[in-house]
Amino acid sequence: MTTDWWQRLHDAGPASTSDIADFATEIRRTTLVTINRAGLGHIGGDFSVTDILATLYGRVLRVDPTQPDWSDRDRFILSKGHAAVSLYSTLALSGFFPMDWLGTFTGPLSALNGHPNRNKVPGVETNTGPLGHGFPVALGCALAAELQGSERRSYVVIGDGELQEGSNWEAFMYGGHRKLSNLTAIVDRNRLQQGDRTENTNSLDPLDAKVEAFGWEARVINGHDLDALYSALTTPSDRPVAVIAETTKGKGVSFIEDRAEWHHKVPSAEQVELALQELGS
Ligand SMILES: Cc1ncc(C[n+]2csc(CCOP(=O)(O)OP(=O)(O)O)c2C)c(N)n1
Ligand SMILES: [Mg+2]
Repeated sequence: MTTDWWQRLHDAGPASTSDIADFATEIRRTTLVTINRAGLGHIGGDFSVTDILATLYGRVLRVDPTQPDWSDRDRFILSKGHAAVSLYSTLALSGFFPMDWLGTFTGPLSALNGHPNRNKVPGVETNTGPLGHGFPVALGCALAAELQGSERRSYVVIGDGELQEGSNWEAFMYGGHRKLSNLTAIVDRNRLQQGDRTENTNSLDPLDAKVEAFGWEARVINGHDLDALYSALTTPSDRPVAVIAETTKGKGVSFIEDRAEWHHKVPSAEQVELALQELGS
């Protein structure tokens, strides 16, 4: 099964920047409605990562919704698994599973739990939710590809607050040691975590210098600039690449942007209407 979106982005030739922008808007609209219907979710982190997901699934990843387990597919892991609804929306719009699954999000027996489960959701590579686990798994996928002589690549999105988990730094260390040039780690650098700003809690800057010291190539970009994202995610390197995507938590809706309380606040029906108007179609 593929969808109109998949056909527009892939079957009709390479997607344009405006196609990806439209896809991102549709992901945000779908995410908003899904969270409101379920009465829970993490809209701030969903919206900061949306342009990254739209770029990855719209014009970077070599994946196939009709064969989610194709062995030579690229691997993508959303390590900040609390942003599950943006991933589910992206996968459903692409055709990995039917759109009506979204209406069951967190309901009894639903495949779509609050955090992604690889055993239930086509297109999900590993379970995430407990922060700090996705990056080491993506590293293992990259190492396996290298050992097998496969061209497939691994990509992982990590939250900036998530970088407080030490396992990430083990992955930076070993990825640099192995020079895993088939591995791209994208940091969603929205400068907020659950209840405060990252720099008040456990400062990360200068993040680019830190990852470079671990043997990675750092690419600091505006994480909502679709052309910059495409270039940062596709330009080859002789080292693993860390894309430090400067983002805005809640990007796209004025009253949600850059506010700690919108980490997991749920928009009311009235707020959904306002937000949909701001997002446009
Ligand atoms: C090991 C672990 N500790 C705590 C949490 C609870 N938690 C969920 S999201 C979050 C904040 C994450 O911040 P960040 O990584 O910056 O994500 P974003 O800002 O993109 O939402 C926390 C502490 C968790 N999921 N896992
Ligand atoms: Mg953050």
